[in-house]
Amino acid sequence: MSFPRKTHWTREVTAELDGKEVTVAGWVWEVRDLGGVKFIVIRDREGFIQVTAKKGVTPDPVWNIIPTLGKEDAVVVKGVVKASRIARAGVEIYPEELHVVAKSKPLPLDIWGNVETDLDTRLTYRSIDLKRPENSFIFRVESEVLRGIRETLYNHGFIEVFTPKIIVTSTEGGAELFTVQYFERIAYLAQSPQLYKEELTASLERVFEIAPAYRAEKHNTNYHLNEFISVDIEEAFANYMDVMGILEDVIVNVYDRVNKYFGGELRKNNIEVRIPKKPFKKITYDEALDILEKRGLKVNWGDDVPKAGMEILSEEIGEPFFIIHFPTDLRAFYTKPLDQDPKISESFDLVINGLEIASGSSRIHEKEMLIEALRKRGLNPDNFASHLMVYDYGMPPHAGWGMGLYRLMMVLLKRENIREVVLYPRDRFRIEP
Ligand code: AMO
Repeated sequence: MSFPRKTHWTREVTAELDGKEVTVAGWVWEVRDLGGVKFIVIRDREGFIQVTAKKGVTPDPVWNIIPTLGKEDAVVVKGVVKASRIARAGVEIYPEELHVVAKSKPLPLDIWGNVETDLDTRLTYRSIDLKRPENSFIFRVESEVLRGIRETLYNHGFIEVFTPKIIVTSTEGGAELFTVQYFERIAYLAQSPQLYKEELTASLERVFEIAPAYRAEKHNTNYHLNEFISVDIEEAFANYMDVMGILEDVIVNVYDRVNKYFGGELRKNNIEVRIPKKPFKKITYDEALDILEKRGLKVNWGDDVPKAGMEILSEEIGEPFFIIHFPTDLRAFYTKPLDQDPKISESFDLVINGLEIASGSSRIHEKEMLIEALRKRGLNPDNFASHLMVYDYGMPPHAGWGMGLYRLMMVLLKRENIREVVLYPRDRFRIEP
């Protein structure tokens, strides 16, 4: 099949191109037939463009094909740009060639916004569901968010790394691991790159990784999945305060970029992206418990702040904020206790709109102390031999955090269910498509 190649995204066809020849490609959104004039609205990833055919002007082969077009047929149109006061976008294309490169059957769900489809059905037909512009928009934004994250981290001297996802030791607690039959032995899917990223601070100093993490949690909530993208950093010669500063920069840059590139589209969908101000407010775990008690929610010292508590705190504070100094026993073994009060730790969570977006800490960098911390949690140091070895050879003080990309997308785009911001979500009941 021969057809001309796309020269412009629909969004790039503007009135300034008046009189120029372009080729666009996409899918038939709608056809309006007014007899002597026929309109085809074509959608591509970036938007829409109107193609206007006129009897006696448009070449016959093109004119004759238009009545056979169906919604979602894939087409390539070559034609001349015409600035127009009537067309919705102020511009239209007068077609010279129209190639139908694939026909479409009627869709199993409505992408035109006339009928709302429940999320479960949408996910079953996810690739079709993504033809709806409001849905594909999420993933255009996500890509820009990733660019913003990477840009900020590169500016801070971090380099991107990849660590294994098939592992043999647990990092965040044994109960949540998926097992993998790895030839003759049992291995696990990584819950987090935690130990590797810490080890890498002894050579590469500042590393980040953006990769899937796997958790065999049986949660069935709107903000947990069994596979999610974790944005992880680890920095040598730094503590929790330093890496909180980097997290603030990441968040502010992401909000700024999304506002800059997608502000118009967001406003159309009534989504306001308020760029948070640095430094973010920090409250201690103890202060958080006090606030919650005053608001009628009693959390016992040593327990995690429940989701309802995070929501109350967000109501009180409004902006993104950190909870710092969690009880040491509440955090993973690698978390560094405060020198002056070892019951509490140099740890933090970032909370936005009542949702935990990231968590991190200073880490223990002395071997004996780390072994002690493993033992205290009932873990066998022998199982961590290859990790502990690194601590014999100049392990620098270090700190880092892990941020859930999808949680960030939820709060950024004000979505209630994490599944909406994931292309092909994996939860306890769904591993297809
Ligand atoms: P934590 O377990 O808090 O910390 O995870 C870090 C962040 O990842 C996101 N997250 C999830 N997102 C979707 N579904 C899940 N099931 C899920 N679990 C976690 C959250 C969370 O804040 N190693 C540490 C990080 C560190 O200290 O560097 C860790 O994994 O947004």
